[in-house]
Amino acid sequence: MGVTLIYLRDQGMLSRLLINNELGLKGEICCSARCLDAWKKIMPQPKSRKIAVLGYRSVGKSSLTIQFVEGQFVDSYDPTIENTFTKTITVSGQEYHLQLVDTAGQDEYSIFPQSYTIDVDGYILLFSVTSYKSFEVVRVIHEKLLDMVGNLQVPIILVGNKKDLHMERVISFEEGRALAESWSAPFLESSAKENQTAVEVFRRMILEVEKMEAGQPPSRTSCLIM
Ligand SMILES: Nc1nc2c(ncn2[C@@H]2O[C@H](COP(=O)(O)OP(=O)(O)OP(=O)(O)O)[C@@H](O)[C@H]2O)c(=O)[nH]1
Ligand SMILES: [Mg+2]
Repeated sequence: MGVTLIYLRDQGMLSRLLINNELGLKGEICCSARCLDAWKKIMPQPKSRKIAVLGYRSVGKSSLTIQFVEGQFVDSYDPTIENTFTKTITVSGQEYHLQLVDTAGQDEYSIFPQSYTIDVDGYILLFSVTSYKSFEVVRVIHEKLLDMVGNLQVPIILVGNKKDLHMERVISFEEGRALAESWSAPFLESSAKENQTAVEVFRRMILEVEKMEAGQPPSRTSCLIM
């Protein structure tokens, strides 16, 4: 009750008190479900999401991720073993704490690492619009992924990267879209040189995860035990 009164006077103060409480400074505040609900309406809890970026070698998995996280384009090519990045982003008023797994390039013969399926909320399957091979490999990766997760409902988006390389393009937008449609997944094109397209890819991925979760019984609770 006291918290509700504080909120009415000062929304910022309410948030601080609740955050303190969440950190373990237990007090009398925010013990009631009513109070917590009121706070959630004002300030939705941040959500944690783990996103994996998969694709053939050199398609731009690292470049696109770094463009999104750091806002810069990496011109050099340094093959990845595996990297994890973190980034906080707000989409439609909701804050997300993202963990981004930038995976090693795979080919059609690679064994799909089981670790790529653990706790991953969504997959960005990337190919380069300048490479037939990467387009073929992304199909194989998709098959392996479905074999591995055993669940057709896994949120996936297909992305054709390097769209800035107009002269070198060999995969049309329509071909990309048709493949994505056959998976019932969204299709986007990106350039790791353009921040806006990189942001759009990850934003879209988050929205797909949300959509999928909204269609299922809630599997995780956003409720805080205080
Ligand atoms: N022009 C252009 N070049 C890109 C783009 N994305 C990546 N590159 C270049 O392509 C090369 C490979 O990019 P990476 O991001 O390292 O590719 P990767 O998929 O992470 O490669 P692996 O880690 O080996 O699997 C680098 O030289 C990048 O600068 C893009 O959108 N446009
Ligand atoms: Mg890489």
